[in-house]
Amino acid sequence: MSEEKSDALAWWREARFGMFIHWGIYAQPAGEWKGERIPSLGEWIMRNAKIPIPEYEKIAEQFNPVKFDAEEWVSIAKDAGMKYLVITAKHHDGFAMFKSAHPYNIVDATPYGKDPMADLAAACQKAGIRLCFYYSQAQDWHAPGGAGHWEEDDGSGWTQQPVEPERFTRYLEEKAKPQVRELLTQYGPIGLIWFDTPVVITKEQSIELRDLVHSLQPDCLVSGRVGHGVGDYGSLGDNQHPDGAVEGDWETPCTINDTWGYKFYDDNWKSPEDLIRLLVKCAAKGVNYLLNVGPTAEGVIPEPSVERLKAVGQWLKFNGEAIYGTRATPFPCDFDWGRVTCKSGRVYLHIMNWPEETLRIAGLRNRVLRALMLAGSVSVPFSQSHEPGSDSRMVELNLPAEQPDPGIVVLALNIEGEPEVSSLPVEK
Ligand code: H79
Repeated sequence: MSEEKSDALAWWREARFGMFIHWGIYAQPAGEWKGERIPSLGEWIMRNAKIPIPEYEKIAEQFNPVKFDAEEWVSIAKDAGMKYLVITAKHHDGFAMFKSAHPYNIVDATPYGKDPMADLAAACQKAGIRLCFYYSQAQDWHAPGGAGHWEEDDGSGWTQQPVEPERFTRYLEEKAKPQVRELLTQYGPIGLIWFDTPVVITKEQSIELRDLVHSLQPDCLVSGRVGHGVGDYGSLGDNQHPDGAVEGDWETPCTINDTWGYKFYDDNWKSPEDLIRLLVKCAAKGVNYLLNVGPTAEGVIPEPSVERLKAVGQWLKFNGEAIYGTRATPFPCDFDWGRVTCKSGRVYLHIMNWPEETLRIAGLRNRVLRALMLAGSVSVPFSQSHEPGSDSRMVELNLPAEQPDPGIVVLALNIEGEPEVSSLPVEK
């Protein structure tokens, strides 16, 4: 990556936590088609229920999110401690949730008739949240030539047609590129474009898309899923959590229940504790956590999501300095008691399993000046030892016997200089 891009990544590295929003006309059927609950992801209902294009288009005729309130959505993200927001401008179903010259869009094809992205851009600007767009560049089940395009075959129903390279190129030129241009010229500065599922796109075409984004907004980042490794940062798989060491800049997109797009009967919500744990696990590897909500067809973020996000925000209010602007753990291993993040002058111990006795941290080379529980700013007594003539080191922390809070408690170690760990194998 060029040095220039590395500057553009600064805000994104600092952010660590973003809101993903999957919102499209698929929120109207909400996981049910003709009285039948359709398994798997809500935003895939067109394909999974084999809905013919003319019937799917009719959903748009009912789509009227009268309760949509951009400021409310942005304040939900902000209260959760999220620093950027990535919303589906167009998913695989091909329907644009913004004003576009292509007629299949929310302004021209629904009774709502307004552009929610314009409101979101204004609300984000006001709140200091970066607005970003998801755009399905290769899959488009509605546009001829798009990957997975739905066509009626000789009477046996609707199927996805194999991609013909020439038609796909025409689709890119006539729909995808013009729409990416619209997204980057209609709404002010955009943080990043989150391309997804490159499938059939060629390396040249991925590069063309990336360059198009940079030519319109040089600081706008391009997600790794633009394809062929030409994006500005990497994307782990959907709901994939980093386990080993992670090199470079990565983000992981995650669901808060099982679906991305709204399904009225998906109640498999992760608990606030789970969400905080996942956020910490990502931060401890230097990975951004992009957590999804799926608003309803009325334009409402489901209450169970809002409650959970509030709880995460509450935790971040006290412990945010152990997440924002931090780097991955300096240690070569994970610990049974929890996870570690760090920055210059600080090492943060996120305690997930309260130790029965003293918490021992082996291998930290820096002198520890102070140990502090972030919530409540409580000092923790500690001692530090170093076996002379060796690189063997130990910090012992005398935590209270009782865990002061049922959630993850964060201990900040104020240290001298940049975090550094021993070259010896670190004791777990
Ligand atoms: O936008 C979300 C997903 O819709 C999108 N990426 C995230 C961020 C995505 N596109 N493709 N995939 C994920 C892979 C999806 C595979 C599956 Fe399926 C879709 C598994 C279940 C539904 C296809 C249809 C395979 C089985 C049924």
